[in-house]
Amino acid sequence: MKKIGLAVLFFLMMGQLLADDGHQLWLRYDPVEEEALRADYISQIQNFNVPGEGATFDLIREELGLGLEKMLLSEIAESQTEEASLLVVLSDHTRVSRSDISKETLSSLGEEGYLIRSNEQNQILLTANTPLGLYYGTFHFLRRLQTRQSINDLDIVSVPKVETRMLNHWDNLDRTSERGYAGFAIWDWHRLPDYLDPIYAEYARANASLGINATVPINVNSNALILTPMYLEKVKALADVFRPYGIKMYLTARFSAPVQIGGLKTADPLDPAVANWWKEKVDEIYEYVPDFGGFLVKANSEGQPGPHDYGRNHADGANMMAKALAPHGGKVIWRAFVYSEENPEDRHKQANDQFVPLDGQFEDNVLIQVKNGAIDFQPREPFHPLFGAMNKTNLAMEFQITQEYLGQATQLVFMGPYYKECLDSDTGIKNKNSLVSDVIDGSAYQQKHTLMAGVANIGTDRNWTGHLFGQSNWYAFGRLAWDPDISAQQIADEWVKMTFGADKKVEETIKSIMMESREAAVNYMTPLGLHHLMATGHHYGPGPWVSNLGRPEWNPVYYHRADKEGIGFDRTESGSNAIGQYNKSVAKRFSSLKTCPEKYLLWFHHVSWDYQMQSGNILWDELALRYQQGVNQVRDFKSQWATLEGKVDDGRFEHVRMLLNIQEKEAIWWKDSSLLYFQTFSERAFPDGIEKPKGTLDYYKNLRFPLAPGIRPQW
Ligand code: BDP
Repeated sequence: MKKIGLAVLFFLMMGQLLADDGHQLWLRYDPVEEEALRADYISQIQNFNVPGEGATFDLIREELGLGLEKMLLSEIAESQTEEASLLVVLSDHTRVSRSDISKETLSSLGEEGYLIRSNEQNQILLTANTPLGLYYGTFHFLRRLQTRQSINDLDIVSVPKVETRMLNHWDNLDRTSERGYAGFAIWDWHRLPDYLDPIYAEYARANASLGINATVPINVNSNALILTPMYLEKVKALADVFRPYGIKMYLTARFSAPVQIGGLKTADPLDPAVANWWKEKVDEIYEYVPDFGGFLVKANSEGQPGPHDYGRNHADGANMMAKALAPHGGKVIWRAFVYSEENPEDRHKQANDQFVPLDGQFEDNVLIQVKNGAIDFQPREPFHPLFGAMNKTNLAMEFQITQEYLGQATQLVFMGPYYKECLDSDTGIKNKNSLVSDVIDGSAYQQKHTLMAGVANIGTDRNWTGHLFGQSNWYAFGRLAWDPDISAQQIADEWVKMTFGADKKVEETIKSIMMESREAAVNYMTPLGLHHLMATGHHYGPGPWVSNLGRPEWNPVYYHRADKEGIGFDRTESGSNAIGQYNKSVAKRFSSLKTCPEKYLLWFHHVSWDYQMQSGNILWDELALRYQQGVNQVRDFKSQWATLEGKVDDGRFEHVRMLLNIQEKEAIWWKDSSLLYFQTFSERAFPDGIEKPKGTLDYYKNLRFPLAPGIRPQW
C-alpha cells in the first residue's frame, strides 16, 4: 500500500472514532475492507483517463480521483493515454467509433444517458454524448464499488426514463422553510450573490450523483420579490454554481406578480398588458440565466392568487405563461393541488373536476404536476385519479420527501415503498402500459415532456435532513426519478451499503428496519385507510378530534366521520362518489367491500364497528390492534438498532438511537390518543393485547406545540 493510502486510512479511522455527523451523505466512499475484492478492483483500475476540457470534466476527474483513492486506499493515477484501464470519453472519440458500439446505441443515450463497457483489451470504457452523461456514468461506476459489485465484463446502458428530475424546496426568502424540519433553508439570500456558500456546490454534487437535474429553490406559496432584479442577480449566482452539475434553475411564479411588482392593475391572463408583462419578465430572466428552466405555479389553491380570480381557468393561466417561455425553451409546471375555499365538494374530487375538462387545452410546454394522492401526502393514499384521466396533457408526479405527515424529522420512515406503491398502481387506462409510472415516464401516452418532482427535506442541519434516515428518502426519490421501475428493496440495499458500509449484519439489520418502517407509521398513525388526522397547523402529532377550523375540509373529523355506527369516508356512489373518478376497473375494485383492499377501507367506505375483517376480527378490534402493532414495530426497531452498537460509529449510532426513543413515545401518543378518542364513538372495550393508555383523552387534547418546526407562515 502506498503512503498516501496509509495516511487516508489513518484519517478515516480517526473519523470513525470521532463521532460522524452524516454530512457526507451516500458519498462517503469508505474503504473497501474486503482485501481480495479491493485487490481485484485495484488490478482492474490501475489508472484512469478523462480527456476533455471544461467544468464538468473537471468534476469528473475530481470525483473519480476522490472516490477511487478513498475506497481503494491507493492513489489511482490519472493517465494521459487512451490505453488507460478506465477511459471516460465522449462518444465522438476514436476509441468509441472504432469499437463495436452501434450508432443506434449511442444515439439512444440522448443527452444524459451513458454506457459502460469492458472491451477486449480489458479496458473499461465509459462513454456518453455529453459531459453530463459522463458525469452521471462516473457516479454509477463508483456506486458499483460502493455497493461491492463486480466490475468485470461490464455492459451497462442507462438512460433516464423521466426528462426533468426535480427538487421543490418549500423555502421562504427569509430562510424559514415551510414543512422543513432540518433547520433553516440552505439558501442564504441575504448574502447572495457575492457570498457563495460551499454548501451550494455540495448540494449540486449530491443531486447530480442521483441524476437530479432541476431545482426550484423557493416555496410554491411564492413571494413575487424573487422575480425582481435584486433577487434575479442572486438566482443567477446560484444557477452559475449549479450549471456544471447539470442542475437547471426554475422559479415559482406568483400569479399576482404583475400587480405586486409590475404596477399593473390586474393579473388577468387574457389581458394583453399582463401577457406582455410576463413576456418581458421572462426575457429579463433569461438575460440572467440563459438556460433557465421555467416556472412552477401554485394557483387558486389555499388562498394563492390565480386565473379564477378573473373568471379564467387553469389553461388560460398556464398557457399565458407558457407562451412567454416557449421562445426560450422554458416550461410551465402548473400544480394540480387545488381545492377551493368555497367549494363544498369532497376535496378528493376537486382536482379532477377542474382539470379533466381542460385535457388537450394546455400548450405543449405545460406540465400538470399532480401529488401522488388526491388529498395531501398522507401516510397512505390511493393513487390520484387524475393519473388515469388525462391523456392529452403532460402529467407529472409530485412526491413529498420532507415527511410532513410521516413523522417529520423525529421518525425513521423510509419512503421507498411509499413512492413505489403509487408508481406501481394500475390506473386502469386501456393501454398495455397502464401503471402510474407509465403515465409519468411517458410510455402510456408518449407525452412530450415528463417530470418527477420531490418536495425537498434539505436544510442547514449538518446531516442535511434532520433525521439521518431522511437522507435515504432524498436518495430514493432521486433514483426513482431516474428510473421509476427500480425496486424499493434495491434502493434500500444501495443506500445502506453506501451509507453504512458492507458489513452483512449491519446491512441486514438496517434494511429490515427500513423496509418495515413506513408500514409501522401507517399502523400507529392512520391504519386501514384513515387519513388527515394530524394536529392543526404544524401537523405534528395526532388531532383526530379537531372540528373547529374555518373550512370543513381542514378538520380531521371531516375525513374520519366516526359516529356511533362506524367510521370512514363514504366515497362510493352512496357518498361523495369520488370513486367514480377512477377508471372503471379500478372504481369497481374500490367500490365493493369485498374487493376494496383493506388498506384503503376507511378511505372509501363508512363501515360499522362490528364489520368482519379478513383476520376474523371486528373492525374496532382490528383498528385497535393495528395501532398497537405500530407501537410494537417501533420497539422492535429500537432493539434491532441496539444490536449495532460498536458496529456503527458512535455519532450516527447515538443520533438514531435517541430518535428511535422519541419515535416510540410518539407512536404511543398516536395510539393512546386515537384509540381513546375513537372509543367515545365505538363504545367498546379494547381487545386483548392493547396496552393501557398512558394519559387521558383530555390530556392529549390539551397538548400544544405552538413553536413546532415547519409551520406555514401566516403572511
Ligand atoms: C400541504 C402543506 C402546505 C403546502 C401545500 C401545497 O401543508 O404547507 O403549501 O400542501 O402543497 O401539504 O401547496
